[in-house]
Amino acid sequence: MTDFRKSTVYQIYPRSFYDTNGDGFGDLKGVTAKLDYIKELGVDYIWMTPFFVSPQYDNGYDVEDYYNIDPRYGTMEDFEELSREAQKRGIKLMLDMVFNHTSSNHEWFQKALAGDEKYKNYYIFKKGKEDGSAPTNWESKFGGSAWEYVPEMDEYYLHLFHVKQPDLNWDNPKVRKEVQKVVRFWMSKGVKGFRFDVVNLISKDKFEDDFEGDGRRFYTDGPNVHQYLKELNAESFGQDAEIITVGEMSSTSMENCFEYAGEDSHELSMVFIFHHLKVDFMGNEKWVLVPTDFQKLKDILFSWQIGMAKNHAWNAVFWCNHDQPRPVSRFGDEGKYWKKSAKMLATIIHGLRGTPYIYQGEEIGMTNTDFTDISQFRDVESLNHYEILQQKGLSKEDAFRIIQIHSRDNGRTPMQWNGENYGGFTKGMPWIGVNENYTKINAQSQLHDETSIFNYYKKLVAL
Ligand code: TEU
Ligand code: CA
Repeated sequence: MTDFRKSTVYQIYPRSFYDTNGDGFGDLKGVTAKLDYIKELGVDYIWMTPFFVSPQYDNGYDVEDYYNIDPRYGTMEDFEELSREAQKRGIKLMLDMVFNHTSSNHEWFQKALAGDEKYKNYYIFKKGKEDGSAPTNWESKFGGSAWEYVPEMDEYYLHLFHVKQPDLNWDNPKVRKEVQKVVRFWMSKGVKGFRFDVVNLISKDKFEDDFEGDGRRFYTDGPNVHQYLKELNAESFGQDAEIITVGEMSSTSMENCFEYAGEDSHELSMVFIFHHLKVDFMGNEKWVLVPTDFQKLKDILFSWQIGMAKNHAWNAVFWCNHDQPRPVSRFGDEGKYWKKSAKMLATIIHGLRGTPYIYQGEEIGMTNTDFTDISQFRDVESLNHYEILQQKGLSKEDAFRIIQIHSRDNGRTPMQWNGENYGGFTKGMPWIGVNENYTKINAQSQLHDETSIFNYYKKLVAL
């Protein structure tokens, strides 16, 4: 059995990793082509963000078909080749399961909209208030109301994220069976790891107005979440001792994580928590410019280390992912102390008790975007908040500055492989701009340099 406590995971955002067919979009063949590079780093798993059929409103986190590969990324044969080639190198695959919501293109939702009662109950449809307004005042994390009105049905449906990401109704046992079936399908394909997207939001509590916040307290760490996770474990991945799992826990509490990731809770192997990545927010408010509170950062890291250890629960430890700015820009110094601060930050994460995750490009010290215009940004959350900030009265310049600092696109610019055009990411036109510093910061220039950030990460992974 793999001891996930001694493993390291490398996270790949396939769309920005490596493009093998010149369409400017990374693909599964691109991951296969770079397996030797990943092996060189010495990691045990690669976690790939979703590449299932999706209209891409939220870059694949809006799943239309859980059982098939989106043509932009390739075919099921490409996936099976990747799986074989990874296995040859002793690398296991971790897939990203988005079960809090589907795409509105999913056939289940399409049937619900067509009036099929069975599938209506796969989602959360509610009548509006007496005055016709939304059932509650909850806000979507991407801005605006968390409810969308469907005139034909005279009802609203819930979407905690994009309007085209309707929330699934986990209180419906048929929904729970469907997601268990999806996990078993990918287990049959040899997958040995699963990441569950915002999985602590799946159990909604009371549908009431929130006069203290944005509604998250009514659906975060809800009443049945532990029961549903124990059931998912028992009905799928818990049947294979080799499989490791990690839950993305949005705005969760430490007490809940003692159970989510408790060594004998039979829920998940470990959790991602984000409290340490909000020390440059104002509370939960992300779209502000405030100084980074480094004392708070240290306090959070220490308290979670001590708390989780005392309660025999396991952390995933990480600085970044596809939703976060680049750590060397955010917490380090991308100028004078670029190399030193990147290594300092790596030492912190790899020195913590937990399973370390390395996000593509972090191992070579990639930095935030060098974008100078909003038209270069792609992330729906960033583009929505650019408008919202201006509606709140900020100037274009002030709104843009906030987007530059906090946008998820900071972690989504293409992997910088070498000093060639577009950093060697594509022979075509990349879907998002490559940072102009690719001539200075790229994998090829670091592989054989003993003092490089890459070789420092390699030593940490071996340790
Ligand atoms: O992220 C959850 C989530 O809320 C993050 O987007 C982040 O906390 C937010 O941007 C903070 O403002 C997961 C996926 O990682 C993310 O890419 C998806 O957009 C989201 O869920 C919906 O599936
Ligand atoms: Ca491609």
